[in-house]
Amino acid sequence: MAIIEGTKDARGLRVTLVVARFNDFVTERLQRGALEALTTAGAREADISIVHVPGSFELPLAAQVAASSGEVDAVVCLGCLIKGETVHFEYIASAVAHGITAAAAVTGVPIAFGVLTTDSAEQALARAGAGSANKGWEAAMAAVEMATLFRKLRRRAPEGIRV
Ligand code: RBF
Repeated sequence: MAIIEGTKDARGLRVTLVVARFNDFVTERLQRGALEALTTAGAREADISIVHVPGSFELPLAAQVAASSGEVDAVVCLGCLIKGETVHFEYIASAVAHGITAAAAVTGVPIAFGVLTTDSAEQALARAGAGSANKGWEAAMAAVEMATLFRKLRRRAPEGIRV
C-alpha cells in the first residue's frame, strides 16, 4: 500500500497569485499572507508572479489563462465577497467557486480557492490577519501541498498519461 501526499516545501515551485482588486482593503492582506506563506515555505521571489483582476468574478478566467502557460506549478486565487454590500452575493460566489473548479479541471494545474465570503467587513478582516490566521496563507499552503503532490503522482503515472 502506498500513501502519497504533498509537502509544505515550496522550494523550486513557480506560483501565480491572482488577486481581485475589489475590497482591496482585505485582498491586499490576503496577498501579503500568501506571499509570506510561500517565501517561508522556501519559494523564491523570482518564481512568484502576481496578477491583479478587477473583481472576484474575473478570478477563474485569469487563473485558467495563467495555469495554461505551462510555466506555473500552482495558482492561488484571492478575493473577497461581502454579503452585506453585495447584491446577488450568492450568484457571484457560486460562479467563482464553479469557475475555479472548472479552470483547475481543464488545465490540470492546482488552483487554490482563497476567496472570502463573509457577512461583514469585520468578519473578512478577521480572516485576513497576521501569520497563519489568514486565508491567503492557507490557500497558498494548499497550493504548495497540491503542487508537490502532483509532482509525485506524475512521476508515478505511466508514460503517456499526464493528468
Ligand atoms: N467583486 C468582489 O470581488 N467582491 C464583491 O463583494 C463584489 N461585489 C459586487 C457587487 C455587484 C452588485 C457587482 C455588479 C459586482 C461586484 N463585484 C464584486 C465585482 C465583480 O466581481 C466583477 O468584477 C464585476 O461584476 C465586473 O465583471
